[in-house]
Amino acid sequence: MSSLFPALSAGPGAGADRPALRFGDRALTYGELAAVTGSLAERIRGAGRVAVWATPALETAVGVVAALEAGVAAVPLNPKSGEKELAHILSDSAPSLVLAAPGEELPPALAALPRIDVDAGERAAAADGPASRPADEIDDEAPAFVVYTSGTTGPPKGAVLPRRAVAATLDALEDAWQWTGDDVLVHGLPLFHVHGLILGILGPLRRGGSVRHLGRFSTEGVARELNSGATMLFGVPTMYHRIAEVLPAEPELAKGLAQARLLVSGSAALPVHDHERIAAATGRRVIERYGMTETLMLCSSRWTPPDPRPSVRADGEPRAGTVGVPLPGVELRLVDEDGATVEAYDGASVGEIQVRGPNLFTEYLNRPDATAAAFAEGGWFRTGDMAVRDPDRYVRIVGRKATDLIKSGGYKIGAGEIENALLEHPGVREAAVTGEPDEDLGERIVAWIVPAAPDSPPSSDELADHVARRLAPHKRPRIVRYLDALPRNDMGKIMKRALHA
Ligand code: MCA
Ligand code: AMP
Repeated sequence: MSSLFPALSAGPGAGADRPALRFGDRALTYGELAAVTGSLAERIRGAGRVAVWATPALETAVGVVAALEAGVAAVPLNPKSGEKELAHILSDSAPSLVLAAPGEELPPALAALPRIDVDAGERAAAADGPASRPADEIDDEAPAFVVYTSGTTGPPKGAVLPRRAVAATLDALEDAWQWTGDDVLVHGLPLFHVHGLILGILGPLRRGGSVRHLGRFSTEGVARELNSGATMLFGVPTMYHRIAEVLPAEPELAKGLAQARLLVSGSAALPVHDHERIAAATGRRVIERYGMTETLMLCSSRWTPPDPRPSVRADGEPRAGTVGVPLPGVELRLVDEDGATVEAYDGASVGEIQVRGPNLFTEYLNRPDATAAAFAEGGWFRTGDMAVRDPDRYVRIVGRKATDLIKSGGYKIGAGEIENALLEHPGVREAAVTGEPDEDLGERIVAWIVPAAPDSPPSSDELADHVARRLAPHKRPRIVRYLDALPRNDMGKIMKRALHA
């Protein structure tokens, strides 16, 4: 395949001084990015898989682009990963080296790996340095990424994403959103997941446009960038919720959102209330798109220029409560509990979303069992999401098959991995984990604990710290409830639904 980033291989002169990346006051043009990624790509070519210590910094973007230009698969690591999670990811993905920003302190688990400090060069890099070599010789099916994603039980699985899937999904979004090289994206998403990294960094670079990363999400940062040239905003619903909350008091934010070309929400359902509050305060409707680590992007509303006449509904307008229509190239079907395909577009007949298309992953690394279980006959990937379809093809997600998957702040979290971590605490005899509705996070993690010593149970802070240290801070329980015993059925299985009764 040709390079994933045509603008990088265009060579000196051809738009080399256009802005590519900006993180705070550090920025790279296309010429500079080509120079720094070109020399790093030379150093890591043939390295197998490389881990990337994915801080929200310029070096992460440079490291990942260099890996892609070298045809080497990148394994983005959450820099807040706890010991147990990090050890699992490293032993499972077996990277040959780790890329990190200079001066960044790495945990002991990474000490055994050769480290390359990523030189982001900044403005000092020679704009007419070696252009990044187009990756003509690299197979479309070669892995671009291994991204770790939680299942209901056990440790996270590494979804192997081929280069073809990255290209297919970004090009489908180009079509749906009329995304061009003139767009300037702003976001503050983490860079170790598909949303922030593949859509939020690689998306603009594939179009030859630019991205301004906030380092950390803030409504002030969003307002500042949208009022100074940014045209698009990406975020998870928690971020849009926080925007909706402060809009009445932040006129600059309302002004920025009102003039943005595109506001996009994804990773979890955007509550209708937040959607409506933003629309009322800014006159802009947030576009929802739906995807998964394993499938990249599946559905979105299509962007059309806003129609100044309020009575005229533009074709494909974003509609609260739906995730739009399947993207170009994505085949989508609904399958009911009996395994029959749901043919109706009636807004009522529910089925599991199953998908096919060039945007799909190839496998879970080292997990042929899980890979086989994830696909139905005919190569249809089972998403586990339940949906209905409206008469005009809009997909409406109504639930999830597995109750043991929690979406909190846009992060997917498996109840099983948290239960296992809690059970490793000496003060815990039994543990069950559930998600319950949360205005800000969508769902919050609740731990139900039977303490080993009922008179001196571990405190909720202690248990939260324990999970944060073992797994990751976003996986920590926000609430701990203590019980004498967990409700179980005759087979001894924990009845989680009874916990919330
Ligand atoms: C608090 N903290 C702790 C503890 N308590 N650290 C260690 N131990 C503790 N006990 C720290 C946290 O690390 C964090 O540090 C700070 O306190 C606040 O934590 P928290 O409350 O968890 O964060 P938040 O501010 O509420 O985060 C909200 C958020 C975040 C910014 C919306 O949830 C987020 O970035 N979500 C994005 C998820 C995402 O990108 N998902 C994409 C995957 P510090 O302040 O230093 O950070 S889904 C995907 O990719 C698919 C394909 C798709 O469709 O998009
Ligand atoms: P992840 O595995 O972290 O990539 O999360 C993928 C899951 O996030 C999907 O299976 C959905 O359950 C959920 N998701 C992503 N986008 C949306 C959306 N716009 N609306 C509802 N759920 C979503």
